[in-house]
Amino acid sequence: MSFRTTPSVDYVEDVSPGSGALPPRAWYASSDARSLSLNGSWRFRLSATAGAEDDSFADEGYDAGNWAEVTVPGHWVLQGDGAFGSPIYTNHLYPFPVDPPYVPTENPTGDHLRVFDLPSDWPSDGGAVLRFDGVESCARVWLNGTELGEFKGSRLAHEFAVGELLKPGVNVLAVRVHQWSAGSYLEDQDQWWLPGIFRDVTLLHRPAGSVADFFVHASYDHTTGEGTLRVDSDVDGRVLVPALDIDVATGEPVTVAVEPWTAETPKLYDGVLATDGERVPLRIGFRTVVLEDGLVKVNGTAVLFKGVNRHEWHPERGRALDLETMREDVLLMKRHNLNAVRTSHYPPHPAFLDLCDEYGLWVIDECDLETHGFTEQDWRDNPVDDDRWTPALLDRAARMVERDKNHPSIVFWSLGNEAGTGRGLTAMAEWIHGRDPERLVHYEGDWNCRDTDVYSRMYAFHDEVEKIGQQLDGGTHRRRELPFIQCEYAHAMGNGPGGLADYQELFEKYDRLQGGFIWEWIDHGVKHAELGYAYGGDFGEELHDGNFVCDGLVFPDRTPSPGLIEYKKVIEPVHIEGDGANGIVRITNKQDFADLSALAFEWSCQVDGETVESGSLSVPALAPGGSAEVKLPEPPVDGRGGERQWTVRALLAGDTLWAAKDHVVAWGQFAVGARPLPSFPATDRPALDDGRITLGPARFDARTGALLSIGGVEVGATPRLDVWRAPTDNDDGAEWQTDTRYGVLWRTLGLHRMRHRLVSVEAGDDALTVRSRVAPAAREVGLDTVYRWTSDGERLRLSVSVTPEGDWTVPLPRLGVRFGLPEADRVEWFGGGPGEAYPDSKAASMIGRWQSTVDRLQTPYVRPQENGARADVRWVELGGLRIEGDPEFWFTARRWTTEQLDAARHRSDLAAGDTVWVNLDHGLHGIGSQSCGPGPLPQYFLKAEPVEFSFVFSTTR
Ligand code: IPT
Repeated sequence: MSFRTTPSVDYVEDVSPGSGALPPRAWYASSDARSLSLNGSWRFRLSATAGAEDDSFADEGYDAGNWAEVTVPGHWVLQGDGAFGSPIYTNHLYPFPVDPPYVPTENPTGDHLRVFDLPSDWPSDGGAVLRFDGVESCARVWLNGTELGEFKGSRLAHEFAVGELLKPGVNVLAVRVHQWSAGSYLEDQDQWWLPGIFRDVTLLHRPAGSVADFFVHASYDHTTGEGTLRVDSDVDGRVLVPALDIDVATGEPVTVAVEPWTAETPKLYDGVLATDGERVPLRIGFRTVVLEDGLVKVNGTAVLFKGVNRHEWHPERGRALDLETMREDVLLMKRHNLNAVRTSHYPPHPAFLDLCDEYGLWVIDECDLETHGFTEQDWRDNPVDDDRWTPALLDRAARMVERDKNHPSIVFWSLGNEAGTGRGLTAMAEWIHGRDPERLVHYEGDWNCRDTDVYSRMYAFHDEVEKIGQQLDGGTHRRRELPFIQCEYAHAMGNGPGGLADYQELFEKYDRLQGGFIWEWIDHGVKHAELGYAYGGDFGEELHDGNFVCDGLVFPDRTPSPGLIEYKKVIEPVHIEGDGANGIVRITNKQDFADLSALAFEWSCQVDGETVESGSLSVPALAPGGSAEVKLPEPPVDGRGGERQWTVRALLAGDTLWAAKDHVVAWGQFAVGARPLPSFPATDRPALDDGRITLGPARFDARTGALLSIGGVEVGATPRLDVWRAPTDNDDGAEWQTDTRYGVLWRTLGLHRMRHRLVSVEAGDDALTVRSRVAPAAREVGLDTVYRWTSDGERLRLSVSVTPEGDWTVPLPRLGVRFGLPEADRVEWFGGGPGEAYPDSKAASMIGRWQSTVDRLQTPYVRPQENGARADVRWVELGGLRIEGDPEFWFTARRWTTEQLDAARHRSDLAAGDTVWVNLDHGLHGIGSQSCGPGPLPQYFLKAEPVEFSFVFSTTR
């Protein structure tokens, strides 16, 4: 005899998409049909396993009075102060045994209960639908004690017909959510695992004769300037577009002159789909997407994608985003010149796509599919190549396409991410091509492009991208005919990415290269009381991938990181270059569709970084691709022989939806003449007195040659050669990288523990010379270093010459001097700013006069690492000193040592000490993006070779 002791939870491990839900359809907000949001506080009970509790909680009259509460939309692991478990971060490893479709018995299960009053004026005619916009990862639903069904597909909408079950007055909605299910095998995206009802829950009235599903087809013929509109609808009705005088029946095409929709000119026409039972607002954008001549063209023109991968993220609410946060993303993207977004790696909240239509962003809408963890077993048993899973894959494809098909911003449907190859993917592509031939299909995982309309790659190195641009990459016949995009490149983890400008140059040079999407938009740091922002491992996960989850262009709080500022500059829609000596500026419109009429131009002239004259520059409204030379006025004469330069800016001529008039979209700078270098005769002679050497304003320790003070300014630690930086994520590189990872080699060599051997201190006629050898323990390599101090009585010059000894097979992290000041706060400099820059990430560094404080010079990377350098510094003033460079130098100052920065795991590990540590660098090694891509290009290497550089010190007090 056998009997069952636990309720059946077989559906959890069933590969099918679920049962009971309505077929997918377009997502829209009706103008007149009623709806009721069921967001808010829900009763909540957490169980350790899927079958721990029976279904009686779904029964009417169940008393959940002693249950906890959670907010819906939300993830339970981010609520309850740890009482409901915690998030888990893995990149591609499944946090459970790979035993498809089974999941562990330990399967956190959240029972959610919502008792709601049906409003007394809720219409009694027609039906009603209950919509879930997102539940991770598997839900079973009951209304008033009756089971509606169960579903998987976390970031997709699921609807149930509930008209028959709704009651006047009190209704009880019960939802059981399992963290793990067969669906989890399809949702192995690189992000936190976050169970819960994390998007809206809504009850929708469906009046008799209301719209069910509809499909807006709005194309644009660039040869005639006409658009053709046809709205197919399950329920017949009329389509009205007042601005175009359109009033046609559904299913009827109509052709009229229109302004097309593009991401640069997102013209939307308001319309209405009216059926007997309902009016649905339409926002129609006319555009035609085709693959033609091996290029992705919209409205007849090839598009250059300047994109980013966007995960949905909020540091406190996880993937439960409100409209304002979504809008903030879009505004930030538009203000930083981005024109495209890949919704990595799942369809976003539908409201985000409305914003993309409205503000103008090209979208790759990606299906909620990733099976990356199967790579660990060479893709054996991969669900996308197993027919049993195909219905689930098709369900996901349909739920994406049907939900989102009416958005003009979407140009590509993406099958998913990192799921290998297989028959299931082909089935998805075939279905999508059939259902929506008016868009293209994207998928990166198949380099033969059997199912796709674009050759897409991730993290391809510059040299390979160039080969692809030149059509020298070979590949299948199909692939050779396709355009190329990088759906992910330039890994924005920590400091970086470096090498962006070099990629952009290639994208602009070769037609076949249609741009790319930076990985990724936002750091997924979780707000944490002690740590600031938590990353993988901070919740005690047994498997995790550390701070690989913090690799965005914006910090978790959406503050732009230097990477975003750099990207903005690199992808500016207008190119401004000049011949400063001859006062000529060349302006090029790099947009694909818009002319320059929305922009105003202004010039200014700086002497030693301070603007002395400015005015407006008249530039013709160049067509896309057009270019013109414009003459600048005569540069002002500067009697003191200062450094003169031009700055030309392109600004918004008027307010737009996304930024106000005068917002700067592009700029260029060019010198009128060369910078005069600081020089003076060495007239002073070192004088020895009582163990001290005096030279001009400076005092030294006669035995060690250490600088003690300059004028009244005490120097806490003398300037010494420094080659170490706290390795960035990109220096360290990903473990699986096959290229040399210099961050690792640096540490092996011992560059973080260099020793200084004092060779001699010589007081000569016109200089104090200190010789030393700087080298790591156990190695034969070293750097012979000579510090030569001279003075004219007022100023003090330090010339450093460095000669490498031995066989240096690695570049240096940095090369310069580090010294300590007991006091410094305010900083002013003339050089690159306002933000940090590194050799291969300094396009956005603008030469000027900048002010800051030591604290504000720091860039708050979630995992602390080298940061905050300012490029091309002519002079800097801080702590009572003025330091001039010959030549220009890199400047960094912080309240902790490089060693402390290197040891810190979180920002909270960094505490200000009583010294401000200043680095004056002659050189820095490039940054690259080896945390998931190429290291710095060779031209950004800091080679160990003989050099000499100088600084001139004086006091400001
Ligand atoms: C690539 C993934 O597609 C993306 O989700 C993310 O994990 C990114 O890498 C790294 O942050 S896969 C890559 C390891 C080849």
